[in-house]
Amino acid sequence: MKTGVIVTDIQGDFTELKHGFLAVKETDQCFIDKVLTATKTFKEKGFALFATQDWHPKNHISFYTTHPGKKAFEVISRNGKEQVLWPPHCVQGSEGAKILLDGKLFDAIVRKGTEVEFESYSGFHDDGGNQTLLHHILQAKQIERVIIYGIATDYCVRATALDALKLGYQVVMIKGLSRGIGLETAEKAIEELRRAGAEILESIDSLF
Ligand code: VGL
Ligand code: ZN
Repeated sequence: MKTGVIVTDIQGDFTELKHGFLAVKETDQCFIDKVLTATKTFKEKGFALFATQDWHPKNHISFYTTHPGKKAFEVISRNGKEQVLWPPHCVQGSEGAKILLDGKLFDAIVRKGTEVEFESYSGFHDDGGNQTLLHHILQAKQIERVIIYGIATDYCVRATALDALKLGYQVVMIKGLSRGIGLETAEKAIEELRRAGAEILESIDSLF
């Protein structure tokens, strides 16, 4: 069975390393090095590699600054869905939006959250139902299993992995190469993924 790797949102704004606007805990140089080493290993072994990239317009719906009177991390209800209001992050073309791994490692980089009106944690589609090219590319390469890791366990990794399962892919999530915004929400996300049928691994060592 052909396997692809999806590295989610390893971008400056999500890391302590780059003093990002939405820095996630334990995302120092050591974490980035671990992600880089694992990703290079997959590359050397001939896996198809993909990255997702959060890529928001500066007045994106998910930014608290877009909603007068609201504060960062407040949760509002929008079209019957909860929306966390984030500090502005990963603004298109900004330093913090850059992927911290060499772009040449990847067969494709999939941008998400590009529409002002729609949140998009998943690498496959946004909340408005607009699809990215990820599923098409995976299908074109006849990939049936995906290995997923990155930031954030409780948002992008979770949503991308759940959508991959829904689309019929086998999913392996690497816990030790992922970091969550909240401790509790990250634990919950991992249990949810396990229940939905994903295999959860601490590291990539047992894969080889
Ligand atoms: C993400 C919060 C806001 C993620 C993106 O990729 O996990 N989280 N935007
Ligand atoms: Zn975002």
